Amino acid sequence: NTIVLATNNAGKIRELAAMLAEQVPDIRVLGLSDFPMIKDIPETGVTFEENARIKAVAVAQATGLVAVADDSGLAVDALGGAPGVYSARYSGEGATDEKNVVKLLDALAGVPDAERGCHFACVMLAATPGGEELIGRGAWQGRVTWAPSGSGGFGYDPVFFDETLGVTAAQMEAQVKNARSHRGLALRDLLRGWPEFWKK
Ligand code: ITT
Repeated sequence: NTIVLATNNAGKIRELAAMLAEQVPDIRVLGLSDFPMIKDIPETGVTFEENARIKAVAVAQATGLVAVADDSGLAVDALGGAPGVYSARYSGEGATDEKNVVKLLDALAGVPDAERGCHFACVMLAATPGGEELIGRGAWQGRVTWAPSGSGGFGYDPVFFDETLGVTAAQMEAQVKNARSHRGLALRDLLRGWPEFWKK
């Protein structure tokens, strides 16, 4: 009943640990900080699925445990789906959440509300040391705001506006975000196959 989250992103860890504790009784969740010998894993894929697989397989092999990776990002319609799989590195060398948000707002300068549609996408992939895998997927539609608001969440949350709730993802309680988000959807999608997968 032990898994390793194959991510270094503190925001993802916070959300996934909370959801797993609630949805999978008796699961023990370890992180990469428990395995300091695992060095940065190069994400050489061009799709969320490829990158999720690269991370999960590397960590399952290094630890001998089931590893769960999350590859995710923001796809903006007016930018042809960018930054997409490159969301974490959008502002280049030394990218931070803040710099990425500034770059995105600059890229959309003057683009009217009706053309600021976007979605978050997440592929959640679990891998066993023996080479079995299980995939979950989720997407969350929204619109890019003109300025950041809210202090919750991480990444592009302050500029991701949920039209239904009328707030940004950074203005939501953690549980509300998890109930609606690409990550929550992908995890619940993954967990549908979990009992069968876990037997392998
Ligand atoms: P790991 O590879 O170690 O998991 P990472 O941050 O590099 O961490 P990704 O390559 O999957 O992860 O990049 C995802 C980026 O997409 C992340 O850095 C955020 O900028 C953005 N993102 C993903 N989910 C998000 C969310 O729920 N809210 C805001 N931004 C999100």
